[in-house]
Amino acid sequence: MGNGTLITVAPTGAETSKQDAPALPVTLDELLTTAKECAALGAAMIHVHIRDERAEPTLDLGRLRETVAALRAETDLIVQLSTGGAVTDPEAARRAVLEVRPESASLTMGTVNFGDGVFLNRWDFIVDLHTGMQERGILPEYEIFDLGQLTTLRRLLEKHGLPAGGHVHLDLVMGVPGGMAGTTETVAACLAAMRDLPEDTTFSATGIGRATIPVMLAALSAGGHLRVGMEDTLTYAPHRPVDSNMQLVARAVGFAQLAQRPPLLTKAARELLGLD
Ligand code: KMH
Ligand code: ZN
Repeated sequence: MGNGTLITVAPTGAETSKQDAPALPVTLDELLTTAKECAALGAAMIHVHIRDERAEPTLDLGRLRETVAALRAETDLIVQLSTGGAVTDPEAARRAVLEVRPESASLTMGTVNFGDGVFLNRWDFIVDLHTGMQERGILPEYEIFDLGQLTTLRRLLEKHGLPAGGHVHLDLVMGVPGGMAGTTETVAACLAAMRDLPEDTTFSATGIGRATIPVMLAALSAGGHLRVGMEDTLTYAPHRPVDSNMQLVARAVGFAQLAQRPPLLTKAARELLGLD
């Protein structure tokens, strides 16, 4: 495992329409093709949002079950389901995602303005998701959209204990309009706040839009891991739309190799995260 980089691909998200980004994987077939190609490039984990037959975001449990089963059958990726969903999803539907029993699920540490919407994450709901994941042996990835959410994470762990498996892994989601900026300075501020978390805590970082590259470089320099994908980034370079999730994963792999922190294979990634 050594000094490697966990690369997570977030291929779809809940915000972008297929019309606006034709390369966005929205069917199960498209998701599986993307997953296999990203795994071959060096991704070890996939953060999954799914779409319905009209390519709209959905938390339909039947579709989620089918998706997790297919990803497990056809890839060795660590499958992480989103409990964040879309800003319009009610808490009950987001909580029900745990019934699918994915290996991992996201868990956002607080409410944040999200563009024109509000991504609502009440304390009681956070606790409910955290304890629900403890009971089911699901690895949470704590999503941090703002600095104070690291304080909320510390409070959560102090009051309700470590996640199943004992390892704390979080993702800094930087550059959301309404959340923290995606800069070296904010990464450094988060590193300082993370000193209050368990010593072996690991983190990934995600820069939205034009924050992608600064956040990736800052995270690699600080021993962090990377999440990339069309959930977060739709422009590859000025005036150049992203062609595919593979293009973003390939770039992350390249940066990780330049940093002499090559991508972790899934077995090493599972060891890092305290998964079986
Ligand atoms: N789509 C955002 C409102 C998560 O997946 O847990 C929430 C989100 C976070 O993407
Ligand atoms: Zn997400």
